[in-house]
Amino acid sequence: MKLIILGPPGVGKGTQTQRLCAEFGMTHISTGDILREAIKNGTKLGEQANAFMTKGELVPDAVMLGIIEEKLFGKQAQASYILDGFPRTIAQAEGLEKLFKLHDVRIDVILLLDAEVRQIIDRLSARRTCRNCNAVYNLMTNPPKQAGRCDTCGGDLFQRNDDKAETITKRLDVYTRQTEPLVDFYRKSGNLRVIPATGTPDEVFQNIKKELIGGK
Ligand code: G5P
Ligand code: MG
Repeated sequence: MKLIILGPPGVGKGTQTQRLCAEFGMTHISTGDILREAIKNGTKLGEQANAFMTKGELVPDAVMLGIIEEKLFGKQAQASYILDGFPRTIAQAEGLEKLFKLHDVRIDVILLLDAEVRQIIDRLSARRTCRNCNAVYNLMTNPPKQAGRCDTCGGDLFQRNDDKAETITKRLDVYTRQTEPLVDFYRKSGNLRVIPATGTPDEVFQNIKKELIGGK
């Protein structure tokens, strides 16, 4: 199975993708995580991406398509995965379609997580991430047991650079202008499923499962 999870920054794409991958044995492909890893390792890609990410802007399409081609069709390619954070523009979606045609594969479902802007801002402002294992917390709704420490690995929790108030506003604007047009693009394919994402992570996960497998 091949899925795309779509939605604004902070709506819960990473949280739900982790759950789906754990339950259905799929691979989580997050372009945001790939870029943050490159920044951490000080690679050329990381250097290039950092300038865009700290401003809340998108990394150029050609760079992203190169990364995704290697990830989906390179030596480590997997048959079953969820794309989280890609595609992000019409040009990326069209590039992805070309790659799929070339390799004779297709996307089964596109999940669109839908929540209010106010909720999204609250979620992003209170998010903390583990520097070591990337586990995601929320100071308001899912705090760690010990302040500043990851429950799973004991790693340091930090606030993402792009989760500061002014960058959140910029990211939401970029989403509206550059990513939201994908909703119509995928609606035409007939495989788009809109998932209410206003509740708790457990409730949203149930909503997704209901769409995918009828709630079993
Ligand atoms: P990313 O990393 O892809 P975004 O902006 O798409 O970043 P983000 O911020 O990672 O998305 P998310 O994954 O949707 O958000 O949300 P999350 O981390 O799971 O949850 C957010 C918070 O809400 C957490 O605290 C969590 O606990 C809480 N939460 C989650 N679900 C729920 C729920 O159901 N209920 C409640 N109450 N709380 C919940 O991209 C970062 C940057 O990388 C570059 C761009 O510069 C981008 O800005 N980039 C790309 N550039 C170009 N093209 C691409 N394809 C790119 N991909 C990345
Ligand atoms: Mg994420």
